[in-house]
Amino acid sequence: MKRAIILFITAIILCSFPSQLSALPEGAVARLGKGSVSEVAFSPDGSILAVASSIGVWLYDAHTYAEIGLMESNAWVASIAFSPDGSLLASGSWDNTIKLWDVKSRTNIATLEGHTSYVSPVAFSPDGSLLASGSYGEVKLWDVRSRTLVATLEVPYVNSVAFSPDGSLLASGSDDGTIILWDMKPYINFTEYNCDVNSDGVVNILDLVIVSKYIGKPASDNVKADVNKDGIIDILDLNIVSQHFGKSSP
Ligand SMILES: [Ca+2]
Ligand SMILES: [Ca+2]
Repeated sequence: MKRAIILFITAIILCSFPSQLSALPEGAVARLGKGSVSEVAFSPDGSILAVASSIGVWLYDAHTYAEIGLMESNAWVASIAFSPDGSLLASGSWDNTIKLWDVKSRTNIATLEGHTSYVSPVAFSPDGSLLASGSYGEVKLWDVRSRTLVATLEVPYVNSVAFSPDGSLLASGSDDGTIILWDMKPYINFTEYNCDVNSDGVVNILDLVIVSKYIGKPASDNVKADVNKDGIIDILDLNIVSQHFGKSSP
């Protein structure tokens, strides 16, 4: 009889345990992911959820929660960031590199090498022109378009980096309990952009209106509205004009 009671209790425990594991926490709508997860990020338009994991970066449809695919990595991915227009995703890895991925095709289009320790935080500047990456003893700034190193800023081990909304400052947080604010103006080529789209001498609402009108069109439809000269008139051009709002045309 005693043995039967023990077996009965064991059966109850075995039956109830899996259901507790599979049950979602109260208020949760889905459980996603494979591999140990280090960071999650939504695309700027909210359509994709990216998950940095020990085997690469998983992409999920943020509306249906369906798996889109895996961008495989040989090294643990510690951090991820979408570019402001959502076309690129940067990942920082334990193999000391940063990878740039084309989100639509999920292909690796560039690998940035130069750090001598694993890369933890990555962040794009609001205009998408710069990428900041943190590692042991340094923050590196990369030109996104040419994929070249712009500067190395010496700082204790960096756990986090963030650009200010106007792109003029970069904050880095370190293991030693300090946060350093870096002036980004020397690294942003403001004169590269002609934000005075209608050439009336000032960057104002009229310039935003023109860029908005041609959003999604090729640069050939209005050469001046392609402010960053990347061949397409898009949200990046709007962002850049916004950042220079109220300034006189150089
Ligand atoms: Ca203007
Ligand atoms: Ca453009």
